[in-house]
Amino acid sequence: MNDRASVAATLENSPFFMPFSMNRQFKKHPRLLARAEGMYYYTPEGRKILDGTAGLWCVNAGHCRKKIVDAVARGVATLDFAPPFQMGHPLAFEFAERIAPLLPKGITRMFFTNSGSESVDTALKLALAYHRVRGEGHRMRLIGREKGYHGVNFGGTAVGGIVGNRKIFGALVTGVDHIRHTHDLAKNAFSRGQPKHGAELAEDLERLCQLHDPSTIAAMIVEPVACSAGVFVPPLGYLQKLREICDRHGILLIFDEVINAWGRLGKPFAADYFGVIPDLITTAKGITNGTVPMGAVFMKEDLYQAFMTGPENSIEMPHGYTYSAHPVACAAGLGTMDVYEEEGLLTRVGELAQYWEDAAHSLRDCPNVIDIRNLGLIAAIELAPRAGAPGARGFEAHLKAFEQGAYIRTTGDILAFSPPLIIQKSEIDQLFGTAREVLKTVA
Ligand code: PXG
Ligand code: PLP
Repeated sequence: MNDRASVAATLENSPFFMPFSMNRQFKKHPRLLARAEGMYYYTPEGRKILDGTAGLWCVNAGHCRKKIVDAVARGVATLDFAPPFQMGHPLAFEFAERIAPLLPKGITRMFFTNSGSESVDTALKLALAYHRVRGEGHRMRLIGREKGYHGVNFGGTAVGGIVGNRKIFGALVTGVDHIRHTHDLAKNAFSRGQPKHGAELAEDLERLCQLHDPSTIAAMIVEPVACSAGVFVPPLGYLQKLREICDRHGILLIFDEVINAWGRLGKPFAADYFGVIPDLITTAKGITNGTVPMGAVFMKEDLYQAFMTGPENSIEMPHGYTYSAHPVACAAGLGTMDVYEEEGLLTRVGELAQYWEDAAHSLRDCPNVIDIRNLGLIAAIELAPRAGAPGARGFEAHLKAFEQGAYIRTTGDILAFSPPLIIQKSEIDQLFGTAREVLKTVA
């Protein structure tokens, strides 16, 4: 046993309170990852695990890419930290210039954060402040959607729509409401790509406008493809309708692209894929290939300009983090953009998506499968829950897949697949082949 394997044997009383984990189950039966390269993780014992989840939807260029590792090493040795308030460093400006040409049309400015959760709370605060500086401070309400995931800070938890993530945290933020989710197995099960039914569900936003009066609503936030809660692909025409309703009522539309951005759908951003341009975009994860924590909020020019109207000797936006535009994160981001560009990763999924879709849907005949859905390089297989034990079948599938050499994420009884964008067709076969073997055994 090497050192790391012996660590695994002694976790039961570890002081580490693991995030979003079954701490007691894990500490009894640890699943540790010690090393990674390309498409694979390696366990402390040296087992090779195909990464079917790009880490946690973030390692889009694959693991330990030399260019990114070198950029981080050089970056940290050159400038370990620089204060971000009233001071700056060249990499922050360079990184912003590097990203700007990739942004959807009309989106021109960006604010840096350290995570998706911080990006969401930053975007919500920007939306409220934008209306306020324009004299529309009565727009105080924030609208989310059922089953939405917008991170774990207070704003994101409040606009989020996953009940289990909300219920033990009190009243959260006031003035928040939610439109209905779009998950409809009766009409859309086994849809390939965007489901045909459900565009009209966007009208639920109009209903909330009538309930609260649109003049009280600041912003609506949605994930174009909702990933965390179980992969819900927007019905055809749905996002267009949301855009129309927001336009009609002066409501800002925020796309939460923490997962959707950076090539996952075959375009740099989901906004490009769907042809719907929001007012703000939140992101994180793939912005640095997951190597160093970083997030960003992108916004239209007029949002930025609305803040640039007061006296020049005042701080335009009293918001920011100690680590906003951290120099090592910017270095990682620049290295990441190099790899994305050199390998065409922001558009590669366009060539793979059909193969991916066919491979995912080939599991339709497996036991207990009640739906398969997909878009870009994302897929989900929904299993029927065991009677009286929701989530048990899904979790067992996750454990068995790990034993059989594939890392597959599950939420409840939904298996989610989102590998690095460098995946080869043979590895797609391997991933779904393992899933097929696993599904045979989780009765
Ligand atoms: N918005 C969206 C749409 C996300 O997917 C966040 C915000 C929060 O980002 P941070 O960096 O604060 O975690 C996310 C993150 C899962 C899973 O299992 C997904 C996320 C995070 C953890 C687990 O699907 N998405
Ligand atoms: N709490 C205290 C006491 C602080 O001093 C700071 C930052 O200076 C924060 C919270 C916020 O930390 P961060 O900027 O890393 O989000």
